[in-house]
Amino acid sequence: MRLTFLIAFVLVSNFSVAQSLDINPTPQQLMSEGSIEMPTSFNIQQKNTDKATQHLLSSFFTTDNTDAKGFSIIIGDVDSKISRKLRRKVPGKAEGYFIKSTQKSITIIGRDARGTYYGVRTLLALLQNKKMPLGEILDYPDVAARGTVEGFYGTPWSFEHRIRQLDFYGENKLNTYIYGPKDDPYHSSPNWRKPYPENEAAQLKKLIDRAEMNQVDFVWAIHPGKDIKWNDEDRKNLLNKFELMYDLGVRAYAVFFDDISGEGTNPKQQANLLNFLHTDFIKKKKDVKPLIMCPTEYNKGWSKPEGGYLKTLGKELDPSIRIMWTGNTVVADIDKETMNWINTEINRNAFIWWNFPVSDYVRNHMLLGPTYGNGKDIANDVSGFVSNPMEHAEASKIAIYGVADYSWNMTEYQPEKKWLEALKVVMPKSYKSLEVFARHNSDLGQNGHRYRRKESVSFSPKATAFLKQLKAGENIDDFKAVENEFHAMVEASYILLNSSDNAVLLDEIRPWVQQFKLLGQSGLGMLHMYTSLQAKKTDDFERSYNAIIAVKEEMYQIDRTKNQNPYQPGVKTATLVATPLIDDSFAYLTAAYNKEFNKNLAVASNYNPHVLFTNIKQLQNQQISLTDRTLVLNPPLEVIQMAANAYFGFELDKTTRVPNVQYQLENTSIYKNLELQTSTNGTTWATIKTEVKKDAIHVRLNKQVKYIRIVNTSTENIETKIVHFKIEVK
Ligand code: 14T
Repeated sequence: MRLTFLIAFVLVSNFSVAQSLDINPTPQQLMSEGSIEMPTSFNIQQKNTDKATQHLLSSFFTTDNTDAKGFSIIIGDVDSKISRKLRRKVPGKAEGYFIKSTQKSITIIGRDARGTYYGVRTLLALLQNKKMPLGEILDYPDVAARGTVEGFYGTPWSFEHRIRQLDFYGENKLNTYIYGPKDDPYHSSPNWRKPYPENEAAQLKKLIDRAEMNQVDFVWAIHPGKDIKWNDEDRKNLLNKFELMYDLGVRAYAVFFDDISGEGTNPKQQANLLNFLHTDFIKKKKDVKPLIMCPTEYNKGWSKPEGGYLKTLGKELDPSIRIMWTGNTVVADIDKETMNWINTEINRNAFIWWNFPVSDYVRNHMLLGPTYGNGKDIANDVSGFVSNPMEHAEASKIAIYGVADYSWNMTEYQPEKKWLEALKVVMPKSYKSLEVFARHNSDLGQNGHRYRRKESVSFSPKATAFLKQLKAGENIDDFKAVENEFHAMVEASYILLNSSDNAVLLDEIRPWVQQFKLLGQSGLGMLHMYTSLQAKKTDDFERSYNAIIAVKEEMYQIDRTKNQNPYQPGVKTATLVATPLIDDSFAYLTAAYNKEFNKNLAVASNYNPHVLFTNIKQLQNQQISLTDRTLVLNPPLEVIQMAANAYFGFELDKTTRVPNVQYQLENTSIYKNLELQTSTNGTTWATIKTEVKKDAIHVRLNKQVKYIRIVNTSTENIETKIVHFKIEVK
């Protein structure tokens, strides 16, 4: 296969069509035999009856460019009336297709309706060339189910965004959209048993129709585990809801058992229920896809092999039912070992739920980097591969574009190449500016899941050398390059903020671009502080110093007012390389200036000197943030296990007056097992009296403390979610 690809490339490269063949995803086999002038008129003969294909054809072929005497394009499935000789060439894989283009005609034959549709998608890409390429394409997907799962916490995607997504999936041969927004009450408790209200139902129907037009399976997911009773009544409730969704046009279903505790987690009961749905619904309907389920133990880190949860599912569940898996941890990249382990447990190929570019646990970051990190050798070990995206739908397309190619043609997948292509697709005119912005906005910063992405890759060595030489008092070799990068940051931001080629995307990223522009400006100011100090021009130095303080103030304002959510409020940009470079250099230069000229400029920064104080492993990487004298523990999404004597709180940099303390934990009945304690040395502790008001605890403390914590003083294990925990520091 590789060889034919190579040969094809050599052949093709004689003609100018080679580089313009931007087909996403990359076809499996492409044999080119030159090209002809692009015909101006076509004669379309569709031999199958697929509505999506018809619709797609009519989007390009109109009365203006079709004619009975035009260039013949013959389209159909393997069982259509088409040359038997050509039909034999169609790949044997589901959704595959074959295209032959000659001087006289083009024939597209799909293995099935979807294959034909994908063939037409490829045809439309070919027709974008100046010349019409001749030759053959044999193409098919490596992974059966490819797409996204809208499964994040936070604001669900809007109707308009979902429509845009579904169109994008069609364009990129993605066939799966799993609808499971955590905040849809009719998907989960309390309302999963009830029908959607009329308006919501009408909107869903439109989405389902749009999915069909894009050959996308709209997989409707239900999340009943929080309050399900394992009895006949709830079985009927589920069946009833499935029927209602069927009437709206749903032909694929999922049942999620994630993020629950108690009765709902029983694997035997879960398997019974799913098998029941399989025999009493899926099999009876005949036109419904196999069920997909998300298990309670959906990653290796949380699995308890002793309990036999996964093995039970593997044994009991009908073999056609897909089981989802996020990998070795909640947020993880997937490799061969990951697959070997889970597939043995569950007796089938797992359906991968890849938690990227989801940002619901780092909401102040924008994740715009390439799709990379998953093994290229797992195509035959997965039954599906879906990405859980950001609540920023349009910005997520950058990563999703890569997922489309990776899951279609894994061995050929090239992360950087596809990333550049994606930027061009989402911003056809301003893509170069988007690239500058995106290459500095891809890492997540420190986070509870310890998932990180590379960022500022080519700039990073220059930044490191800059700091090293600055601090060693050496000549800075890369001064020009660093200056150039800061200029590029400012210029790209201006271009983006005033671009018109994707207003929807700009709406999502605007606060981050504003922040990025200011960061670039502060970088330029910092460089001017350096040259002024070198030239001993104190006025110039102080002017730049003051300008940076002002720019920082503006950044601080954005951080305080935009993207305010209770988890990770604010707007962070370029946090891995560019921001630390500027902050460190600024502090160093100010100190050096103070020393040389006997001045006392503040080495200002919004640096947080306090640290998290906990013995709970799950919390150890959790972010804390200091804003306006309020120190906040950014609450994780997950349930926290607090064993006896487990605690969490803060260690302040020095003993400080704390006027107020506020916290709220899910389920107020556990407050009686917890104590609020303070200390000045970390060994002797004072217990503070607390009172519950509206599920929360507010304490007027007004005490000097260095340590403050919430401790489980009972002998029992406590399961809880932190709603908020904050203290005021003077
Ligand atoms: F069900 C899953 F496979 C899954 O990954 N669930 C959620 C997902 O919706 C969320 O977007 C993602 C990233 O935060 O991780 C899972 O959410 C969590 C993660 C936790 F660590 C839910 C509870 C947790 F304890």
